[in-house]
Amino acid sequence: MSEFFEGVSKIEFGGPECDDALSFKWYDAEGEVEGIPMRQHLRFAACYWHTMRNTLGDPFGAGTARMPWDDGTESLENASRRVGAFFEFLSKIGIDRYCFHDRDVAPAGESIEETHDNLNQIVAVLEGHQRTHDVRLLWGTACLFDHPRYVHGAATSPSVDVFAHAASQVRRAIDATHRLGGEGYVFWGGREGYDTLLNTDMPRELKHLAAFLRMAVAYKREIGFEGAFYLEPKPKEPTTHQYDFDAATCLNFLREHELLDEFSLNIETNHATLAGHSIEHELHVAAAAGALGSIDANMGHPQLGWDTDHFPTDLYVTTAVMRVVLQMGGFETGGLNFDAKRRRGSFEPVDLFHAHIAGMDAFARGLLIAAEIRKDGRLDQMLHDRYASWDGALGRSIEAGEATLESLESHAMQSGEPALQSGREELLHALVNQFVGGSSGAARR
Ligand code: XLS
Ligand code: NI
Ligand code: NI
Repeated sequence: MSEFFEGVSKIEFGGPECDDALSFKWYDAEGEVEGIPMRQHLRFAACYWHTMRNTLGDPFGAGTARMPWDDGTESLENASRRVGAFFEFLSKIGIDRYCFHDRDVAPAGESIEETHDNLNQIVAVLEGHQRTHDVRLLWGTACLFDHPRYVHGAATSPSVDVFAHAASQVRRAIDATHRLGGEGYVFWGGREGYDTLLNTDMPRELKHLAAFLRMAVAYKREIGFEGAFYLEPKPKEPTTHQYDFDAATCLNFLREHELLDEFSLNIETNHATLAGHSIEHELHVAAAAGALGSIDANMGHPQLGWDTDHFPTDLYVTTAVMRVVLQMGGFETGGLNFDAKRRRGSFEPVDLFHAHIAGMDAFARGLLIAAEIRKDGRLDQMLHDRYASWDGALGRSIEAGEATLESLESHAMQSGEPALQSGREELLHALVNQFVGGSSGAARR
């Protein structure tokens, strides 16, 4: 088979001092943190759409990405060759999971039957490569936002016929995910939202969305697909308002429609910031509900709006993410999917390696720093101590639902003006900086 990334060999761990750009400085796959190999903590996945299909075009200019494996046609031959290039990339970078949209692996046909047939053929190709490369599918999904028929939404389209098309597409995408042994399946409502309320019956659309998801759950049972179902929150873009706005909105929707047992969330950093939250906020909201399923690892840019999907290189971000992941005891079915794209100027195939190395090293370092913060214990202790007054009899009675407004009033009368403690915010930031700036950070082998 032909080689597409010539001159790039398997990326190895070289350590922080290594001056080879094509080596990991921090990501030591088998190195142990808290007794578990890094690769198991991090469960990295590469995404097919940005890695293989993003030409790096923007609204002002054409694509720049050089893709020697791609002849630009919609042929199945081209689609299979692309899969070959993707798996060469995965094995050289050392990532053993991936995610895809149905339409970016296989081209649409003239009819539903032809489209399904195309997908089946490419799924067979993916299946073969998964086996020979020992790679797993983290999650699959359906692209319900690109085709013009979804202009007004898919499961929330005002047209029932469009809804039916979307149902068929999701059915086949779940089939494909199931056949490829997917550990999960994502619902990202790209156009499930509105551009203006002047033409939108929001409550009705939301009911349709719930009906759609219920059918997907029924189908999952029917075919015996045991992977996780995730909703991926995002507040806007492409629509003005997206129904899966943020983690809290998604959880409320799932609860209202009695779907909370069937779904968890796939939280994306850049979507969190678009919603006006930090990634920690979104992860904490999801984790508190026992619904932190998986993570789309990227980040935005403070000077740019929208979902710029930068590769995650900010150590404060990766540290914050890994603190939450460690605290919840690791992923079950999820992982860290690089839903990230290179900048338009990084157009050479080798830039795919630089970009993923940057993201993997930033997360490896975030993991090491998070583990050191946990081992040190001061941060957790200070958080714990802040609530110490709740550990007494009074606090416990309130938390157990046994107190009343009257009983609390008599306590307040006896105890007088409460003594307050400083929140020590600046001290806490300085403490975090001691680790982010000073980590020696070697994993144990
Ligand atoms: C787009 C979303 C998308 C999902 C998968 O903003 O992040 O890429 O992850 O459909
Ligand atoms: Ni995403
Ligand atoms: Ni996104």
